[in-house]
Amino acid sequence: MRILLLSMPDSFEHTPTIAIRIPNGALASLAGNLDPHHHVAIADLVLAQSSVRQTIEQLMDQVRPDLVGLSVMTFQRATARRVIALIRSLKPDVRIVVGGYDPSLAPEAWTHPGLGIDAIVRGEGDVTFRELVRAMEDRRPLCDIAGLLFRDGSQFRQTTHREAAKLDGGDIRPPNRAARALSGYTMMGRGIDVVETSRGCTFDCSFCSIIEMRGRNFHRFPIERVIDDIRDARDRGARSIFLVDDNITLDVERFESLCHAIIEAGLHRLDYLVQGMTAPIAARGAPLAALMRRAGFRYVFLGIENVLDEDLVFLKARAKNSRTSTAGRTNTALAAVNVLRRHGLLVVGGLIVGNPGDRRESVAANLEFARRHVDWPYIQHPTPYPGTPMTRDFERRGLIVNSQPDEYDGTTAVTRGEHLDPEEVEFMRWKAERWMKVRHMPVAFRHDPWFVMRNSSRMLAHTFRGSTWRSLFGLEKDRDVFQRYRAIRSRERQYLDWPDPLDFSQQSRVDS
Ligand code: B12
Ligand code: SF4
Repeated sequence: MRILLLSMPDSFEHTPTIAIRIPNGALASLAGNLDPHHHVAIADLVLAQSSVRQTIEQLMDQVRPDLVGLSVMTFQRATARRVIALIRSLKPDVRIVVGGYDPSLAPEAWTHPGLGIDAIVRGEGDVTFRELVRAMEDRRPLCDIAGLLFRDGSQFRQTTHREAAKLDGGDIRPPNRAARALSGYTMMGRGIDVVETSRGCTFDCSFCSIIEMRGRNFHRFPIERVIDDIRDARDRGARSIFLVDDNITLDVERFESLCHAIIEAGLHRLDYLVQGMTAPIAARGAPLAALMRRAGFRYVFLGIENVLDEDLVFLKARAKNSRTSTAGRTNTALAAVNVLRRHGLLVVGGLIVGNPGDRRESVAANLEFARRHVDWPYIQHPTPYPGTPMTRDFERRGLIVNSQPDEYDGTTAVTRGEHLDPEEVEFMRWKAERWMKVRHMPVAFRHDPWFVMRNSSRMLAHTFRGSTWRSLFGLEKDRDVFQRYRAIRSRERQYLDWPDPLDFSQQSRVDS
């Protein structure tokens, strides 16, 4: 069969495409797990943000797919509907399959007959998609394939649940990067790729989709496979590698073995980015930080979530961000940040502000922590992604004030608290974060001088969009700039000039 796999063009405030265009790991993994006789092309539409329609038209013309698969996050739902409608208009008989976090956790959003989806793959997709394509090719019924919802006449039928794959037995084959039809994956001008070393997590933070997506489990790829995978990415031009594991620091001894293996394989000259919990990093301290630095780690995304204990309890993120000693329980965020930064690593600070009990002072305390202790802020608001415990809690308490999923991008405040309006929290974050980002420019310049020289004005224009000369000289209120910024961001969400087949925009805004 001829297969085209797409990820959506919608990007996130803290990873602007001028500087950061990371491949979607799912697409290459799905391509690598199909039987080799299929013709597969994969395309991350984030690489073609300003020409989404033309790019899809070209890909449809070149690939002539029998099947198109789309990987979708919740905030990309509306774009995905437009993409599907455009694809159908170009090839009415093409089969459409959707997968990823949103179709897995909110399948009801994908079964409307007006969308014309043929199948929804739930959870891990590699094996399910392989079996689905085999069955479609052989014209066999789909009901025996676990992990699926499929269209049967005017109805959708659900098959049995598929357990998460064990990763040590070779069931999940390596990704197929050669299937990429577009190029230009870069971070600050350097080629970037993603590599998985494990999947899953055994924590249960209330805001995270992972537990509902795959259950509480943790599986590891053999380290030799990971090293081969990094080598493959390097040989295809990557100079930075993002380890996209859900929680690599869950098994910190193995993470240390991986660092050693990277050094032994001579792959430590690449730059690595990784996401981790603060508690194990703080506990392992200097030896781990020094080892990470030797292995080439540059940016560490820390899931700090919040520096206040009551907020951590609400987010169910206390265990991964604290340690107990004779003096009681202490937050490990600062210890982790300090040890990493002392060893020359850069901290991306993941924080969540605007929780239901937050007052102005609690938001300000977190923003101040970010200002003083992190290199790049990655501050978000609590967002009710489908299937998370936090979403159920917010729904029960009637705290969701905006039910437009395309605004669930993490930096739009869509829930209200007991003391603060969502817009006020968003304003506080927006106002503080812009200057934190500017402060990172000299560090970025030292590492990638040409890129920063050529692009700094565009990067600043992105960070400060909404500003004018008048506002720079203090002749306009910050609130006015903020409103302009929000209007710009709202326009930016229209990535594709094609009608949404299910236009919900008129009916879905809920007043608080
Ligand atoms: C790495 C990562 C990132 C990276 C890289 C993103 C990228 N380009 O891939 C960065 C840091 C940039 C990022 C950013 C964001 N992310 Co993110 N990210 C992750 C993370 C940690 C791992 C995703 C991954 O690559 N996994 C490895 C691949 C192989 O697995 P997978 O994506 O699950 O794909 C499998 C299945 O889902 C399925 N599948 C997926 N697509 C398809 C398509 C088809 C056709 C089929 C059949 C199957 C299928 O099969 C795949 C293989 O088994 C997850 C999960 C987590 N623990 O937090 C969050 C997660 C996916 N991110 C999330 C979000 C919300 C975001 C942001 C909006 C904000 C944020 N929280 O940071 C931005 C937006 C990104 C953008 N487009 O601009 C949410 C999504 C929730 C939702 N319901 O939409 C998650 C689940 C985290 C959470 N909050 O719970 N993210
Ligand atoms: S530790 Fe990370 S991956 Fe695990 S549940 Fe919490 S946020 Fe999700």
